[in-house]
Amino acid sequence: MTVLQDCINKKSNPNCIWLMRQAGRYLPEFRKIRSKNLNFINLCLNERLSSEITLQPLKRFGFDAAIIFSDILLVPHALGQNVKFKKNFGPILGNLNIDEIHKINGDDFTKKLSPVYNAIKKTKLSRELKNKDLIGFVGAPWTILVYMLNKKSPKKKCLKNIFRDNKLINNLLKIIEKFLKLHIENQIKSGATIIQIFDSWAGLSNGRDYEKYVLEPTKNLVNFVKSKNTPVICFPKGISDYKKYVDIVSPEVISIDYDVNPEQIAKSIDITIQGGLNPNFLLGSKSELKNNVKKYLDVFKNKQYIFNLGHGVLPNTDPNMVEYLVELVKNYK
Ligand code: 1CP
Repeated sequence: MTVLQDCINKKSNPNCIWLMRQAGRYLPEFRKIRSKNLNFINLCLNERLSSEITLQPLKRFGFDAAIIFSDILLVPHALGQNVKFKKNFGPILGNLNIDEIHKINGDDFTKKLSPVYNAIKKTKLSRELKNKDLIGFVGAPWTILVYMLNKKSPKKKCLKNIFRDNKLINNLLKIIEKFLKLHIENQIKSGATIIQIFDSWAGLSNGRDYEKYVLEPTKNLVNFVKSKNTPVICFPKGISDYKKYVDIVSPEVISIDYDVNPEQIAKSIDITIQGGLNPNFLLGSKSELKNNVKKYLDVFKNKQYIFNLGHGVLPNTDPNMVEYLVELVKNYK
């Protein structure tokens, strides 16, 4: 068994660590590849390079797990919606054509994303991954829907009208859920040993829609992953009630964001907990980082805990600070 799975299965509570966006812009070796590959989607679909990028942070820091280098927006791409990444702006999605999406079958979808699955197969063979997990992932149905309808990050601007058409939302959520299941299944078949579901915009939905649009579709995915005997980690960002989320969605692991009070989580939640530390602490001093890392490790000392951040590593992070962070977690007693 791997350290992460031992932690999840309550066999032990090792000091384990991996980071969201551990492969990415803060690493000079990533930037070098990225500077020669200006089309981000094509880079994700380059099986040799995406496998190499996946392993970069493991070679440098010896993390306990790898996460496949890909993006949640490859799913809209595979559904025929144009996806581009503009420098210093983020994703820009093209027009959404529901009729065209209805025509896409599973084989077309799988074929379009086959480089992702081949990258997983290739990465699994590397010596860096011996006895370690390779995490596959998807965006949660709600988060994918938000991008497909809003066509850009809601951080930039959230169009007011997009949530009005309930029929469109229900119709689209069903299709998204179907293809996310296929994407999960393909990743597991290729060798992903854990699945993480990123619900980055869970906090955007409120009121009754939250149950219908966030909790239910995600629960369906979680049940699907469980039926494949694979552990699942959920990362719902910006929600107010983690206990309710865990009770209803019922993943093996819950990843918490940096706005959450860790003491309250430790008191109210019994499953394995992941993450929490504000990625901004990697931009400050070593002593401040040390104090805050210790805070999370102390709070979760008697729980099953996987160290991670409360969101992805920031692009302006010094890799030496990441190295120091791994050392702190590994040497914690
Ligand atoms: O410009 C660049 O070099 C690209 C930056 C980048 C990278 C490195 C993007 C663009 N995506 C990624 C990789 C990525 N994205 C991974 C790889 C594995 C890892 O190391 O963790 C993962 C898991 C994601 C997931 C992802 N993509 C999420 C969920 C997590 C989160 O950040 O909330 C989201 C929302 C996206 C969309 C996305 N991809 C990239 C950008 C700039 C965005 C938009 C974010 C936003 O809307 O503000």
